[in-house]
Amino acid sequence: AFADETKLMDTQQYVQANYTPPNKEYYGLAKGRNLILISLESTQNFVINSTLNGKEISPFLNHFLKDSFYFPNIYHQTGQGKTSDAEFIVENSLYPLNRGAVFFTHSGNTYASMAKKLQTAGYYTAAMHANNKSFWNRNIMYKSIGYQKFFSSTSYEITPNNSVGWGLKDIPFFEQSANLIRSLPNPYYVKLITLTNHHPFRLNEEDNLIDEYDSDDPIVNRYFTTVRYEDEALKHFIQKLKEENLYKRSIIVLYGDHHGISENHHAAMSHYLRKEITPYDSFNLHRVPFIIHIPGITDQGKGITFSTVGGQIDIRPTILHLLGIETKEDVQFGHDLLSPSFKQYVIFRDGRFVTDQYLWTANTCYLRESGIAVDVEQCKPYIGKESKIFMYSDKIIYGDLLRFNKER
Ligand code: GP9
Ligand code: MN
Repeated sequence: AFADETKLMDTQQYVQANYTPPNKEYYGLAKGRNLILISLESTQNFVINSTLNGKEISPFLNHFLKDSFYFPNIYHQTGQGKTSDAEFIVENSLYPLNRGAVFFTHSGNTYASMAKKLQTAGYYTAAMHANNKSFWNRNIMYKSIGYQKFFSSTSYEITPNNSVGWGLKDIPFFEQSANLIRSLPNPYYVKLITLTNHHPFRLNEEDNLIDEYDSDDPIVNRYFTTVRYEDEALKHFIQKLKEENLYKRSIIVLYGDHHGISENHHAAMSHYLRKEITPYDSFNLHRVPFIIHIPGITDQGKGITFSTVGGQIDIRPTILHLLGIETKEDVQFGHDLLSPSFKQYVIFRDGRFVTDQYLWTANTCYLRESGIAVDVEQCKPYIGKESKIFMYSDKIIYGDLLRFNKER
């Protein structure tokens, strides 16, 4: 155990040396508010402010962005654990494993999650997802993460009529969730996970708000329609929050969990984007929307779009700082995206990385903004630097090191 404690201290030293202090302008901006966090199934950033046959794919979000802090350059960092990996990253600001789903492999660990921190700060914590509670081992892992209540499929009224594909459709899901949220003690942190925009992207005819795309790839063709439906569900939800008086005292945060269109569908994507998909484009398709909406502060057109290059790993510190909760002592690998000293450097297991200037993939060094390939030398200072960071993060998980954390 002594050796393990030393390992934790090593990691703490590394993490603290890289600590990024919050921005005074934003720190505590949403202090004491209810946190409503929404995981958007398979939602990629390319649909934002884009059209299909002249129609917006995400008209509600496009409008909502103008009333929010919006980050268009956030990359998902999930692996085989998909949605659950995204949940893991967002809660812990640790990297998921390069194989398997940490929700299955390390569900018994001690974690210093965002949920636990908020609970310590007096929040009631809950998760809402209309799927079987044991999917992704959530019923076990959620206890370690520290949600006080998990509203799974048994908390929802699910009928053949209000379901499609994987289960309860997003509109009734949000509708019923708002009613459940009403009963939560204040302040609360609630996480909601959408489902309708899930592969293979099936919808009932009456929920089709936009025509399918017409390539010879039905997955890509349908993807636009389920994204459009999810967008409509979000519009209803915000409306419902307003009606139920749950809106004003909240901070609403949305993130895409991972890509929905894999590399196997690049032919159709190339058709849609009207360009050849190079390794550079393929990498950039891993961007997911990250949106922070603070009623009374970012609304009425007072939103800001931040071009900051970051990852899902940065979501935890960014949210906590907005809530006025310190993370200085935390063992976390992400940084507050709003901090003036934020370093733009996002890493991936296969050695790819992206910085404000460069994007490294397929042994090619691209200029991030233009996609022009430059001399490999320019990327050299960063190449291979990621392995040490993953090693520190993995050690925490494999050694269950946070059980030694005095902070708890
Ligand atoms: C299932 C939902 C989808 O509960 O989270 O999971 P995914 O296949 O995207 O990981
Ligand atoms: Mn998912």
